[in-house]
Amino acid sequence: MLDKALEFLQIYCQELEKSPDFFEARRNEIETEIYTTGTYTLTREELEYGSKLAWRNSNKCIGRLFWQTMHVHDHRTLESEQEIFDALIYHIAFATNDGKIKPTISIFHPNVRIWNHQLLRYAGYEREGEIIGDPDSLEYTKVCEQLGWQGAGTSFDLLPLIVQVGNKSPQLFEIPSDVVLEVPITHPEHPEFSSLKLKWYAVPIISSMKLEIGGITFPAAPFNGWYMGTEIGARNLADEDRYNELPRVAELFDLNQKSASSLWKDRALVELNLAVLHSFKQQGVSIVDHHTAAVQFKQFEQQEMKNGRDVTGMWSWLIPPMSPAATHVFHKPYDNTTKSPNFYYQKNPY
Ligand code: HEM
Ligand code: NRG
Repeated sequence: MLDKALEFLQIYCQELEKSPDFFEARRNEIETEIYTTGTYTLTREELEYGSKLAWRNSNKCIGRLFWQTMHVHDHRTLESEQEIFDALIYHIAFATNDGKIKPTISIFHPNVRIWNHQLLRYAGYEREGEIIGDPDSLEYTKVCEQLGWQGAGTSFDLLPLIVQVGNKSPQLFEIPSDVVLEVPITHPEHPEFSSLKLKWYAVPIISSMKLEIGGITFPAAPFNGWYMGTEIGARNLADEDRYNELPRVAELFDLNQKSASSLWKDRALVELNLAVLHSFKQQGVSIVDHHTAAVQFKQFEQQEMKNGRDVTGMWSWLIPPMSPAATHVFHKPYDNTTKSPNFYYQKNPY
């Protein structure tokens, strides 16, 4: 732990131009604390900068240009499930900001765990051999049902939050619907598109990853930015093992589904993605298209280079799932070395 703590302190002091005296004093403090208690506590400022670095170091993320603008909520002192739930609701409202989404992270005490994959997600049910809702949520939805929850059974039921403190039994809370912003999907040229009754929530808030800073791990540190359109239009609503809507979109546009070479899937993807971007924009909800996101990522790469740092990245995740070769990202290799601080996967608690 001491090695990791000092490695982080080094980067922190260097980038924030702290004096050598500052570095030495803090190093002493951390050493003493680790030798006497076995661990140490990050200062608020270390926590804030460290979580921004974790975003900057997220190899799969194309949205990293804005890493310095994230709002950091330090909730390490909260102890009860109710207080933690209240802070999560506050995160949703604060980050949503009536559609002008603010990148935000809320950091809880290391003994807190949030069972949800994202704070906002739709349930998935298997009923008589058919799947209703988001197939990706089948397992978590069952867990909620075992804890006494029952959803309405629509394709877009918002799942409840489950909060666990230490080894205590997990507590389930319903999210008040008035804090949740959702976007009905309409098409800029095809009025009948709304008959598909598609929608998605405004803010992706990943709550299943752990945050590591200077050797300290936070299993509950939900974070959000805004969506890139393809995440919804080319994956969540399009994947065959998710909402699988391409056949219905193709039907609406009268495309020839009998022939793969009619490119009906590609044409349906374009219409669906156009609809997603149009709907978010029209409702005043932040979203970025994949071409703009790639240009922003290029600016991030240049900014990092200017500051003497090399950019790490995972190519297979950075390329967008539509027209990847139309972005610069496709045409160059990326070094997938893992830097610290960072976000990591962890085992599901259920
Ligand atoms: C992954 C975009 C903000 C950390 C991704 C992905 C996209 C993306 C498109 C790939 C997702 C996928 O294929 O499933 C953006 C945009 C942001 C943003 C447009 C707007 C500001 C953030 C923030 C953080 C973050 C605020 C953390 C503080 C990550 C991480 C992953 C990721 C850790 C990998 C997730 C995983 O492994 O499942 N991002 N991101 N991103 N992003 Fe960002
Ligand atoms: N693809 C997932 C969300 C992954 C993270 N994407 C972001 N993160 N944009 C989905 O729900 O579609 N973010 O922090 O903004």
